[in-house]
This record gives sequence, C-alpha cells and structure tokens, in this order.
Amino acid sequence: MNLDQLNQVAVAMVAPGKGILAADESTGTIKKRFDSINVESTEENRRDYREFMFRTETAMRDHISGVILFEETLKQKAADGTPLAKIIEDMGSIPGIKVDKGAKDMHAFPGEKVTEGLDGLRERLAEYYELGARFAKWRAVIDISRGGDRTMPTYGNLKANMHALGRYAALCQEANIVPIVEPEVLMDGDHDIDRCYEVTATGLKMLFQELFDQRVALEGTILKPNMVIAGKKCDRQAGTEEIAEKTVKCFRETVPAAVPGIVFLSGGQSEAEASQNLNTMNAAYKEQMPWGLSFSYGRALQASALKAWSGKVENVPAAQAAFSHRARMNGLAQLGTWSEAAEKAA
Ligand code: 5MM
Repeated sequence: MNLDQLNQVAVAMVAPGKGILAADESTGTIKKRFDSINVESTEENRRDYREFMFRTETAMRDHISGVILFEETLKQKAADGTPLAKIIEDMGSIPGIKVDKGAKDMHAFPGEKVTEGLDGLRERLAEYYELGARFAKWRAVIDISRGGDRTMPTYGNLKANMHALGRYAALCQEANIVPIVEPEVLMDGDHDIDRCYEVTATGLKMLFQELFDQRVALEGTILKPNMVIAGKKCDRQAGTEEIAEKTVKCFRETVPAAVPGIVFLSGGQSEAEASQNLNTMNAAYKEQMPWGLSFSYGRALQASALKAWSGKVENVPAAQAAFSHRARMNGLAQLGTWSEAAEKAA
C-alpha cells in the first residue's frame, strides 16, 4: 500500500469546487432510469448515455473530480473506440469503480439487507487498477422502521454492514485504490430528522470502529454518507438550516479529522435541494469542518440530463447543457457560493 498515493487521490477527489459523479447504476437500476424515458436498456444505449456526460467538457474539467463506474462501463469503449475510462482521464477526472455486488436479504433480520461482494474482491481490484480505476465504492443500505417502531435498524444488521465495509476498505488500500465507504441511511419512510440523526451517528461510530479494527488508513479513505434529513413521508420536513446544522454536528461527533473528504449521496432529494443543502453546510460551517465536504450525486446530477436526452442523438447538446448546469451548481455549493439566482439562470 502506498499511503501517499492514496492520500493524493483522496484529496484530489474533494478539490475545491469539485465532486464526484455517481454513474454506477447497476443493470437493474439503469433499466429503471431508462424506463422513465421510454428507452430500452441495451449495452449501446447505456454507453451512449454515459459517453455524452463524460464528453461534457465544462462539467468534467471544472466540477467533476472523479466518476464512479459500473464494471461494464469501466470495460466499455466509446463509439470511436476510445475506452470510456480514458475519456474521463483526458478530462482531468479520475475513474472509479463500484465493487459491491448489491444488498441482499438477511435471513436473521427480516426486512434488512447486507451488502455482498467480498469473495474474489482482491483479484477484481487488481484487474480494476490495471483498467485505470483509482478509487472504489461499496454501498451499505440501512433502513429505518416505519410508524415510530424502533426495531430497525437492528444492531446485528448494522454490525454486518459496517464489518463488510471495513473488510472492503482494507482490500482496496492493499490494491492502492481509495475506498469510498457508503453507509446509506435511506430517506424512504416516515421517521423524523432526529431519528435519522440517531441512526446515522450510531452507524458512523460503528463504521469507524470497523475501519480501525481492519487497520484502514483514514488519510486514504473517503466517506459517502446521507445527509441528516427527515424521511420522505414524515409530516415535518426540516428546512435547509436545520439539515445543515444537524448534519455537520453529527459528523463532527463521529468522523475523524484524518478523513480527507465527505461526499454526499443525494438519496432522492431533488436536484436543487441537494445543491442547496450542500451549499448551506459549506457556507455556514466551513471553518468548523476538518474535512472537505462535497457531492457524489447520482440522481441529483443526472435527472435533468437524462430527461433532456431521452435516448435521442439530436438531444445530446441539450442534455450536456443540463448536466453542465447541475455540475456547476454543485461546484458552487462545494464552495458555499450557490444561490437561487444561479440555480434559475440555466
Ligand atoms: C448511482 O446509483 C448507485 C446505486 O446503484 P445500484 O443501486 O444500482 O447498485 C448509488 O450507490 C449511488 O452511487 C448513490 O446512492 C448516490 O446516488 P444518489 O442518486 O443517491 O445521489
């Protein structure tokens, strides 16, 4: 393991004004996204969709520090034969790879899931490094029970997921690949913001204990969490100031200063909400945060672009403009200089 190299990559991933594009939708998820625009999920359509984003100069050069890819995309070539990973590199951005094999039902904990993919991971990581990947991602999915019931998440479920994240992160660093550790507390459900705080804080404490136990170097690790936010079906939705205050407080309590960066998932927030909430944190709390705070959005970077594209080559310029706008808004949010006026000036 070369810790200097890992640290350099991790620091570059949270460079000022930049963040990560999560384009790692697995085959099932990208099909759902394509269904929403009535486009068939063929290998060629998936390639064309990803290719137009990676070729969007203004977004990629100025605001996208790295791209998380699905394995198919890391191995895929553009229409002109250039590997898609090379296009990303040529834009000054870093290719990364989702290495988990998805969240699977846990028999012992009905309703809860554990993420699988550790078997054979060492060999896969060596191959991904050769293909150009310099960081990886593994996502654990934590669900909160509905209706005020407090049984989920269970301790056993949290423990299994955080342990897997620790094992994955150690294997990544052995292969000189920066691990993004993603313990996502879902915003589905009716829990309030304080329950989200409690579950997020507990999960992060357990995660950093597992990273310590597995001797993971925090200087070469990036955290990808949810914001502390109410469930979508909760009657009381918190405003951006409360979300920012509680999220920053939660991380200050749980995330060691040695971690170079925290990059949020958007988790079902609208594009503008995801930008605004990130902006509020960076505008109000930058001095209190020892880590860079940025984005690693999937839906909140791509939703407008996907719609504008709708599978038609003639729509590519409009789709690239939509992607550029979102990348710029989130770049501004990383700096704490996003505004509603900038948001509207598309
Ligand atoms: C891009 O979506 C990723 C999930 O893929 P699968 O569920 O198909 O494996 C996901 O991990 C994503 O990277 C993060 O959740 C961030 O995406 P959002 O849309 O939440 O910002």
